[in-house]
Amino acid sequence: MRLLVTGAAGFIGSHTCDCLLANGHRVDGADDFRSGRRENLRQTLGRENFRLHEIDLADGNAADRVVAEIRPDAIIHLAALVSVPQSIEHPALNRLLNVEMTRMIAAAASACKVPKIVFASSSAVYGEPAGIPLAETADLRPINPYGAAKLESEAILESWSRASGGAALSLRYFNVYGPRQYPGSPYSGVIARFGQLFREGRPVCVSGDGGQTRDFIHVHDVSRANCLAATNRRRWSGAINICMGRSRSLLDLMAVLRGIFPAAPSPIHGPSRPGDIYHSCGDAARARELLGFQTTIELEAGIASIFREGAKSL
Ligand code: UD2
Repeated sequence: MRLLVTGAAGFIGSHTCDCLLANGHRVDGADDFRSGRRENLRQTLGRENFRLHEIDLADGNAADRVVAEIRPDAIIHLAALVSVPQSIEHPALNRLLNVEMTRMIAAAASACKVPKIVFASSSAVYGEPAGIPLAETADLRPINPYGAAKLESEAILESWSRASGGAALSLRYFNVYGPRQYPGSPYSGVIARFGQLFREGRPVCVSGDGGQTRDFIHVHDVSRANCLAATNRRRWSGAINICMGRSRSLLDLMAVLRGIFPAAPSPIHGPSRPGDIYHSCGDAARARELLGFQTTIELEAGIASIFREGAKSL
C-alpha cells in the first residue's frame, strides 16, 4: 500500500514510518519541522520506499497539493500541537494545528477519494473520568483546549466519513513514551522529561502530589496500532482507545526510574497544572476486537530499554 504520514519527523510519526516500511509499504512522510526533528528520520531517510515532503500542511492548499500528488491508499494524520499546557498558552495555534489542519486533510482526502484516514486523537477527549477504565462509549467532556480540539477533529472526520464513504479511525492514544520523545522542554512527556533529569542528577518537578495516574503505552506498540489501523481492509469508522488498559501513578513511575538512577535527588513538588486530569486509564477491548491489537511492552521493560545503560533497545 501507499501511505501518507503527516508529522512524519515527530516522535510517533517517525516510528510509524519505520513500522510501515518494515511491513513492505510505500511511505510518503510530510513534516514542516516546526516540532519534528530531522534526527528522528535518520534511519528512515534514504530508504527506497520512503519520500519526505518538507511542507507546512496548514498553509493554503498545501494539503490538497500533496494528497493529489501522492494519491495514497490511506492517510495517517499525526501532525499536531502535542501538549496540554501549550494548547492553553497558544489557543490560536492549537486551533490551527489540531482542528483546521484536520479539516484541510479531510477536504484533500475528499478531492482525491482517499479511502481511509487514521487520526491521532487523545485520551484527553474524555476529560476527568466518571469511572475507570474508560471505554470509547464513556462521556466525552474534555477539560482543556487540547482535548476539545481533538474531539472536534474526530467530529470533522466522522462527517467526512459519512459524506465520502471513506473510513475514519480516530485512535485515542493514552500517554505515549519511548525513544525519540523530546525530553528538553517542561512540556515534554513526563517519562522523557523525568528520565532525562534523573539521568543528569537534577531534581524533577512534580505538578501536584504525584498521585495522578496515567495509562503509559510504548511508542512501538502505538506505531504498530497505526499500521494495523491503516492497512487492514475493514471499513469501520469510529474511535478506538490505544492503551495498555492499566495505569500507574507518577510516584510509581519515579520509583521505577530510581531503580535505574538510585543517586537522583528528591523531587520538588509544585502546584497542579491547569487542565490536568487526575486519573486516566483506558479499556483496550475494542482495539483487540477490531484491530487484533495487543500491547507487548510493559512499563518497566520499556523504561529500562530507554534509560538503563547498556540495555538492549526494543
Ligand atoms: C495528555 C494526554 C495524552 C497525550 C498528551 C500529549 C491525558 C490523560 N493524556 O497527556 O493522551 O495526548 O497529552 O501531550 O489527557 N508532569 C509533572 N512534571 C513534569 C511533566 C509532567 O508532574 O515535568 C505531570 C503532568 O502534570 C501530568 C502527568 O505528569 O499530570 C503527565 O503529563 P504529560 O505532559 O506527560 O502528559 P498528559 O497527561 O498531559
